[in-house]
Amino acid sequence: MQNVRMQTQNNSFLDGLRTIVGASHVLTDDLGFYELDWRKKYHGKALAVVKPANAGEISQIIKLCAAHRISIVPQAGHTSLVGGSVPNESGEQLVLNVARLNAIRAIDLVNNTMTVEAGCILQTVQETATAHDRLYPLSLAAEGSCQIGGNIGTNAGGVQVLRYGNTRELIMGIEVVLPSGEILESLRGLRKDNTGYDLKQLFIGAEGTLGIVTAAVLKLYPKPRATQTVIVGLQSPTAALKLLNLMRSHLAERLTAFELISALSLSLVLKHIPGQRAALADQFPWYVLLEANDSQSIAQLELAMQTALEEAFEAELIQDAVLSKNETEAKQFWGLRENITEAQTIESKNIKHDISVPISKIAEFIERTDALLEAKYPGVRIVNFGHLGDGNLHYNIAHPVATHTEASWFALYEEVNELVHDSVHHFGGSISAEHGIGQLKREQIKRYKSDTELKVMRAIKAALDPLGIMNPGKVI
Ligand code: 2HG
Ligand code: ZN
Repeated sequence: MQNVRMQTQNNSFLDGLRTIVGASHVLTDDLGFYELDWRKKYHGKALAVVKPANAGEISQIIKLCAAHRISIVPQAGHTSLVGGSVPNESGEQLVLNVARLNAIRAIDLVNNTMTVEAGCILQTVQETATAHDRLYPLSLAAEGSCQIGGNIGTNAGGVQVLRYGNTRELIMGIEVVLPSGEILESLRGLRKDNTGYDLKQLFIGAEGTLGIVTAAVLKLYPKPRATQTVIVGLQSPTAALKLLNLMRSHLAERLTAFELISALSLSLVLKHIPGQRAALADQFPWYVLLEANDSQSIAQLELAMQTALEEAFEAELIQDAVLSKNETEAKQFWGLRENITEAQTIESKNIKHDISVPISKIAEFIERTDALLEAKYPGVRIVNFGHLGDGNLHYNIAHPVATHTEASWFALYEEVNELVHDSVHHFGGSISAEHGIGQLKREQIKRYKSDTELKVMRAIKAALDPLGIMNPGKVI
């Protein structure tokens, strides 16, 4: 009897959805793609997937959901690394996919802004900016499929944060549908606006728990005239930190990326990703991929880069360096960095960490945490790489082959997590630098955030989403 009643209720809910968006945009079969997260760690079950066309439709959907007490899982490009955009296993949550909101609404070349909808693919936005002789600097490995709505929801970072900041720094306005169904529209693109609380910041990084972002005003930069990409070989994270300082003193804000790659990380890319080849002839314990750009000529940039590298050689900070000769070669260099995630997935499952500590503490963090892990799990394989210039490491850990299988290693997931995150905490760091909390770290943040921080977060959530229908089970 209970089941029959639920079925009838669900049918009337689905009929309501079809009336709002049209029957072809309500999916109830073959939902596998929408239910499985990118890492294939979380396999949920959705009641349905709805694909609205605009904020007005989303507003109506949310009101319908509130009336039926059905919760909503917002989904954009579906590349979350923390299970933020997949439903739970109840079969009762609605996935709201924003892919159809994919218009570029406006470009203002004097204000240097682009107004885009949440379903725009990041790469399309980058290319549109380029076509207008501008730069939208957000850049990350998933850029060919991730969407702006997800970038905003997770406050995505990536490989140019050093120069241009996280997504948060690139958003000048936002349109968001609240859990009440009201549309909060603030797309004015103002560079100065001190009229009280900066509401857009609440929704950036909220992972869809406070509302559904439907559009945003993005900040554009002048398109650089010259870019140089370099890979260097060096002995230690300490040397890499000294190199970062030296590079900054020569290049200042022209330094856009400073990525650390361990020998093991690089070897996995060379082993598993077809078409990749080493940039340097010799092998080193560590590598740095760095990039700089200039709005003036390449000659000026080359001169500054040469001088900096010579000084680094003389100070014995680096042992080898190769500069990209052209864009194709620069892309090859980036391939060595951006394929690490893919390569390590092929090699074996990893216990992943996306951590940050103050930049000055990175080398100490690596030394201490490596030693703790090695002492407890001899032969452990640490796939360590990341955005050194931002103090952000992807400190991913694969099982010691002599003593563990993938399965027995994953049985230790929480224990290994705790060891690493306690070490992060010891250095005053964060257990999620740029991937978000999602489901993966929801329980763990309770250990590292203060009671007051959690209380304020819960108060905000309760104020905006009293029914708890917006992406429940994520973040808090
Ligand atoms: C990257 O920097 C991404 O490549 C993914 O943030 C990191 O796989 C990871 O842990
Ligand atoms: Zn990253």
